[in-house]
Amino acid sequence: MILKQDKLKIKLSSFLAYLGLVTVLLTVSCVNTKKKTYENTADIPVNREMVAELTAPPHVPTPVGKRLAKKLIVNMEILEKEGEMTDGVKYVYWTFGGSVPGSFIRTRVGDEVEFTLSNHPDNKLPHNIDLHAVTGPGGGATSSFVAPGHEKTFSFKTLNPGLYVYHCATAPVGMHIANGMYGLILVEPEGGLPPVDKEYYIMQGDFYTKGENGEPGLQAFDMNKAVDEDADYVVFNGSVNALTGDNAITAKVGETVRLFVGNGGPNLTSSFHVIGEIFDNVFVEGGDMINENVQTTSIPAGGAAIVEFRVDVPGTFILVDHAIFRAFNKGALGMLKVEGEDNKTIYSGVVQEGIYNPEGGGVQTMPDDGKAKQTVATTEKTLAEKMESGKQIYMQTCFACHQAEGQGIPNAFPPLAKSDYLNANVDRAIEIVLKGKTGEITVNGEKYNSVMTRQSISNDEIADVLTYVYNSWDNNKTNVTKAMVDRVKSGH
Ligand code: HEC
Ligand SMILES: [Cu+2]
Repeated sequence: MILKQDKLKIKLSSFLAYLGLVTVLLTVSCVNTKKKTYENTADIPVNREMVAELTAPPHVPTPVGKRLAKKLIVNMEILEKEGEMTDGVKYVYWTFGGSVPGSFIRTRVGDEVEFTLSNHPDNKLPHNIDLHAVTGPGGGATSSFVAPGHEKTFSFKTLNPGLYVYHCATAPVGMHIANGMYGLILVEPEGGLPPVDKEYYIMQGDFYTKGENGEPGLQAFDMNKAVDEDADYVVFNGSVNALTGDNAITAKVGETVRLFVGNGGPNLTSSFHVIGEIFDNVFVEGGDMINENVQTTSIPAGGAAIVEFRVDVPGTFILVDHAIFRAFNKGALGMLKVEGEDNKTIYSGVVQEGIYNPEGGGVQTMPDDGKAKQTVATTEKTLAEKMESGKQIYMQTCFACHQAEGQGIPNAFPPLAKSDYLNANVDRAIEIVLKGKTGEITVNGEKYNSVMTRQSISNDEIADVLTYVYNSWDNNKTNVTKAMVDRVKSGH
C-alpha cells in the first residue's frame, strides 16, 4: 500500500518534472515570440473603449490584469496652484491633474490611448505633454500645446511595455519641469505584471527657490539656481513631508511591495534606496531587464524604475535619495510603515520609530546673505557702467522668461525688444519690475495674460537693468536712474 503510493508519487513527480520542463520550454519559446517588434505590437487589435482611472500619488490605478487591449480615454487637466513645499514655505506648482507628480496613467501594451489635455481657464500659461511611452514626434508635445481655457486631443498606441515618464515640454522646458510638470505612465505587458500585495507611486524632483531652503513665505522659482543645478529642495511627491508621518505608505509583514519610482528631475539623478530593505527585483530603468538583490538603484532624470521587495519585519523603513544630504537636508525622505509580528531571526534589534529623523528637514533659518541689500550709489554711474551691470542682471533675472535677445516667447512671455508697451511709459515699466504684473496687456499687437512675479532686486539694480533694456534691441534709449525708481516706489 505504502509502496504503491510511493510509486505513484514518483510517477507523479516525474510527470510534474516533465510538465515543468514543458512549461519552461513553452515559456522560453513564448518569451521569444513575445519579444515583439514594433510591427506586431502595433497590430494588436483594440476591443471596445474605457475611460482610464487616474490616481494622485502615492496611489496607482487597478492593474490591467488579463484585459484585452482597448481604446483608453485619458482626460488630464492642467492646474497651476499654490501648495506647501514644507512648513511655512509656499510654492506655485504647475501640475498634471492637480498633484506633483501628476496623475498616474496605467495602460497595457497595444492600447490606443485617446489623450485629452485641458488647460484650466484660470491658468496663466500654455503647456503641453511629452510622454516617453509615445512613439511619435515630441512624444505628443507637438500635438498637445494648449493655451489656458482650451483643450487638445491626440491619440497614440502603446507599443513598448515599461514604466515611462511624462512631462511638459513648453519653453522654457526646464522651468515647467522644475515647477512639477511630470508624472508616470505604465504600459503593462500582455497579461499584466505579476500580482503583488501593495503598489505605490513615488517620484523624485528637485526644486529651486529664490529663498534658501526653509526660508518662509511664497517662494518664486529661481532660474539661476536651476541652471547651476543648485537645488534648495529635493523631494519625493512634490513636497518635503509628502511621504512621512501620517502620509507614510504602509504594508504588513509578509506582504510584497512594488514601488513605481520615477524621477522628474529637472536635473538630479536619484540614488534610490530604502533603509533596511533589499530590493528583491528591480526592473532596471523601467524596462524588461530585472536585476535581483539590489541595495540602491540609479534613476536618471526623466527615467523610472520598478522596485519590488517582500517586507519581513515590522518597523519604519526610510526611503531616501542616498546622495544623503538631499535626504536629511533637502527633503528626499519618505517612510514605509510596516506592521506585524517581529521576526527575531531576521532582525533582533529594538525597532524604534524616529531613529532616522531628519536633522535638517523642515524650516531652517539661514544666515542673511544680504542679497537684496540696497546699494548706495554715491555718484551716478556712466551709461556704459549701467549697461554692463544691467546686462548681467538681465541675464540672471529676466532672461529666463523674456529670452536673451528680449524676444520673449509667443503666448507666454511678452517681448522687451522693440516693445511698444515698454517704450510708451517708463514709470509703468519700473512699477512692473518693482511689483510684478498680472492681467491682460497688449504688446506689439499681441495679447498676454500671464504673471510676472515681483523681482527681488534693489532699486539701483532695477535702474541698471531697465537702462540696459531701453538701450538695447531698438528701444527708445531711456536712461533710468535710481532716483526715478525711488520715486515710483514711494508713489510720488
Ligand atoms: C518668470 C518670468 C518673468 C521674469 C523672470 C521676468 N518677467 Fe517681465 N514679464 C513676464 C510676464 C509673464 C509678463 C506679462 C505679464 C502680464 O501678462 O500681465 C511680463 C511683462 C513685463 C514687462 C511689460 C511688457 C513688455 O513686454 O514690455 C516688462 C517691461 C518686463 N516684464 C520687464 C522685465 C524685466 C526687466 C525683468 C527682469 C528684471 C523681468 N521682466 C523678469 C514674465 C517675467
Ligand atoms: Cu508646462
